[in-house]
Amino acid sequence: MKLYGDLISPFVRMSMVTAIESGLTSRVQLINTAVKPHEVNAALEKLSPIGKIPILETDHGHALYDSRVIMEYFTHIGGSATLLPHEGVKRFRILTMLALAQGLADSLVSLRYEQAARPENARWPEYAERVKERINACLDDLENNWREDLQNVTLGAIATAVALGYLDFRHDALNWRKDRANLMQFNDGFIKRDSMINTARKA
Ligand SMILES: N[C@@H](CCC(=O)N[C@@H](CS)C(=O)NCC(=O)O)C(=O)O
Repeated sequence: MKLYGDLISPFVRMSMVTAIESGLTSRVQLINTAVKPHEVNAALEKLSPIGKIPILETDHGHALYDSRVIMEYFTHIGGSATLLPHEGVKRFRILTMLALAQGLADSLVSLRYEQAARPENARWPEYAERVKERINACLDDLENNWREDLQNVTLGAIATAVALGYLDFRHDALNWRKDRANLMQFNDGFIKRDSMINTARKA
């Protein structure tokens, strides 16, 4: 299978971490594909009209996207019953945590585009402030309401750990650790997993 993307992207990294946690490392080849929010990548758009990374090309030649679908697919073919439990209540709780962490990652990427890609004369400070509020609301929710769930290695925990990694990489100034002891403890443990180490940016 071919995973199109760049591990700098939190969505690509969470897909790759899921592949590793599903025991699929040797079956997934990362095809380094860079994207810019203001440029068309024609090769990518042949696979998905959305034109965002990640996209997975399966062994049967089907294009799967977005990251949530790819993560579910890896869990499905890897046969893990713990990354995404089958039982209804647990399953939808984990899917909600996944949506929360992916919503956080969406805001982090938006803020990055706002601060680094948008020309200075076209910036919109009120929008950036609103995105920061949303980021802090997601972090507070993860801190206060998901502590128990974060004890298990699930798709929700993977997405949370990757979002925190992206915060460290791109948004140090947001100081996410302040008053968030639970998330810090979770992060300190999770980043020691091989799946996180093997997908980390090389210094
Ligand atoms: N909902 C998508 C979001 C993916 C996404 O935002 N990818 C970014 C990179 S981190 C991208 O491809 N940006 C290019 C663009 O916005 O044109 C997913 O979960 O895969």
